[in-house]
Order: sequence, then C-alpha cells, then structure tokens
Amino acid sequence: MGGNLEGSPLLGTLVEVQRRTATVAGDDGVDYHCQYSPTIDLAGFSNFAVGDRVTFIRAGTQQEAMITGILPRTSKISRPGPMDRRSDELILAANVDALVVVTTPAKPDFNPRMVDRYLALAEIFSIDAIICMNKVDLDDKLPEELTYLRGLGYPVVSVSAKLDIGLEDLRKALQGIKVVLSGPSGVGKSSLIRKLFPGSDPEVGDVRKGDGKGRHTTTTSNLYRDGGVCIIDTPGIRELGIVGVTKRELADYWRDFRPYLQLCRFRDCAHKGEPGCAVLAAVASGKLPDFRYQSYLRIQESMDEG
Ligand SMILES: Nc1nc2c(ncn2[C@@H]2O[C@H](COP(=O)(O)OP(=O)(O)OP(=O)(O)O)[C@@H](O)[C@H]2O)c(=O)[nH]1
Ligand SMILES: [Mg+2]
Ligand SMILES: [Zn+2]
Repeated sequence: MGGNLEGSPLLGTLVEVQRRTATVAGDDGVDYHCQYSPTIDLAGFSNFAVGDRVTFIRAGTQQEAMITGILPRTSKISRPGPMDRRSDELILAANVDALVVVTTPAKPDFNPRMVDRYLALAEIFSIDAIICMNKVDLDDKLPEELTYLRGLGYPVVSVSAKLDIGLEDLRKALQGIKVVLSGPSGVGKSSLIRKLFPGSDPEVGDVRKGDGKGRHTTTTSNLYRDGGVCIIDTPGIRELGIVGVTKRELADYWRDFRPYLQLCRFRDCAHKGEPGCAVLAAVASGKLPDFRYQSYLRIQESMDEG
C-alpha cells in the first residue's frame, strides 16, 4: 500500500475539536488524533462539533490520520455567530438526544426560572430534557416546582455527586443516549462527570463564599463515554440565550401552555395581559402554576435586550 490511504474509511465520533486537528473515538474502540482532509472545505466545516459522526482514515506510512467527511446530524445545540456574521452559527454539540438540566437546592440557590429556561432550550432544539437535582446532601426535599415539572413528563433524578447518592438512577436515566449537561456555573456538572466516569478528570471549581455562585471552571468541550452513558460537557451551554425564536413564538416552548395557546382571543397574543388571554385565565384559575408564567414573562422580557 506504500503511502496510499490505508483501506476504506472508518466511522467515529468527535470527542474533542481543535482548529486544525480533532480527536475521534473510532467505532473500533480506539481514539485517533486526526487532521482534516484537504478535500474538506474547512471554512464550510469550521463547525465540526463534539458529538459529530465522521468518517476518517487511519494513519498511513506517509500521512496522519484524517477526517474525510461528516455524517448528517440528528440534532444540534448551537448559537448564532457574532452580530455581523449571524449565519456562522457556532455548534456546541451535535447528535444530542437530551439536555440534562442540572440544578441544586442550595449553593447556588434553587432557581426555577433557570430550570425553565433550559427546558425551553431543549424544546427549541427538539431534544428531550431530564432534570437532575444535584447536592441533595444539602437539602433532600424536592421543590414543588420540580414535582410539577415531573408531572409534565420531564424525568427528575435526585443525586449528590458529593455523597454518591442516586448515581445509579442517573446512570439508568442516561443509558443508551447522548446528553449535554446544562445548568449554571457551580451546580456540579463536572463533579457529576467525575463520578460517572471514574478516571476522567474534568476540572471542578469552588462556589464563591459570598453569593454561592460558581466560577466558570469548565472552559473546553469534551465528550465522555463509558458503559452506555455518553455525556458532553461544554462551557457554552451555561450562557446559551434563547435566540432564533420570536417573542410571540416563545410560549410554544412551554409544554403546559400549548393547550391554551389556540384559545386566546387574539391570534398574536403575547399572554401579557391582553383581554381574552387563555394562558392568563389558566394561571388565574390555578390550572397553570404561577412560577411557569413568571419564568415565561421574565424570559420574554430578557429577549428585549438582544
Ligand atoms: N455539597 C455538595 N457540593 C457539591 C456537590 N457536587 C458538586 N459540589 C461542589 O460544587 C462546586 C462546583 O462544582 P463543579 O463540578 O465545578 O460545577 P460546574 O457545574 O461544573 O461549574 P462550571 O464548570 O463553572 O459550569 C464544587 O465545589 C463541588 O465540590 C454535591 O453533590 N454536594
Ligand atoms: Mg464544570
Ligand atoms: Zn394569551
């Protein structure tokens, strides 16, 4: 074979992406450090993302292992490019089945609006969501908001990365799917990965003493997999805003609002006090809980700014 390409392309998953090179976990169980084939238009594919399925060829005598192509994605988590290059979207993770929304009873304080924001993002990206209540060692009472969300069909798993509580339940919930861990800084995303993947070494930071907030410890994207569990840890997910959705469309992504949306008097109702608003009526009669409506309002208002 000499310096020729060695055999037909193999399949693998991108587990780490740099500008000129990438690490591919081959379906043969071996990790490959690859370059991108010159036949790939790198400008067009500057968007290779962790989780992407690629074809690649193994290293030959005169060349390095090389990624030769990218398979169509089943889903992606992305954000738009900077102001002047909106269409150059940045893909944070590819082929994701579900978003794991990590939250805490304390340190940082339980924040139902934050949970709702990630649930809405999952709905926008058309992927499932699983709620993971970490740090139950600090308080093991499930907030009523999470009981309600469980009733909407979002699985809720209670765990403590610190005391090894509930990790088997979490493993079970994640079996056979590829997920991204989401949640604000300091909720313990990297700590959970350390527990689920012994031997992995994601950086774990402190929460600040004063306000109990995290310090933005994770700075690169990585894919971890073992025993049927596959998790992507990406820093970009922490601040992911709701974009590509108009304020009028936003309510579509609140699962429990959907039965009411067709019943509002005005077709373009923003559910902010218009007469004949079925969403507001449902909130007033207790059919929809106030916290869901408050998070909807606050997130809609935050969309004014950007
Ligand atoms: N009490 C308690 N503390 C925990 C638990 N899990 C993680 N922590 C602590 O919470 C802090 C933040 O943990 P990280 O894993 O770095 O949080 P993160 O979500 O990855 O944060 P970023 O990378 O900044 O987004 C660390 O001090 C952990 O030791 C837990 O179950 N209970
Ligand atoms: Mg982290
Ligand atoms: Zn309405």
